[in-house]
Amino acid sequence: MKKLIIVVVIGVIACGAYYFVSKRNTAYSPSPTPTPEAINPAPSSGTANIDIQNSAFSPMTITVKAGTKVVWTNKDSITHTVTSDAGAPQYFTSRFPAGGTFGAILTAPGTYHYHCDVHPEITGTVIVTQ
Ligand SMILES: [Cu+2]
Repeated sequence: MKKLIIVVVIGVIACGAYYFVSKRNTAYSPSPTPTPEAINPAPSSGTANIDIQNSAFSPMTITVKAGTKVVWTNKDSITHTVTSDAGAPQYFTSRFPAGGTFGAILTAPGTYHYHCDVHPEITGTVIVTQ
């Protein structure tokens, strides 16, 4: 009789253990593999920053996606402008003093050469991709 009880107890424990393990396996089944997009999202069309410092655009050339807002910040102590060259896909210009900022949303893909009207030797380029 004592032997039977031990067998039953072992059986119950074995079943319980099996139930626990199988349930745990279900609960911890691996989640679906994330899509590459989720891991490495394409650069979104957000904001790109360009400084005007020491009478130069920095970076001098940037590449952004169409729809990106490009923001120039004048970190010099003199007034500059940001003015697109003739032939740029979109025209933009702004004159802003020391500490000022200017933002332009560039929606048309292409190469934008631009300059400072006050100091035409200061030039930069924004490349807008699709
Ligand atoms: Cu200037």
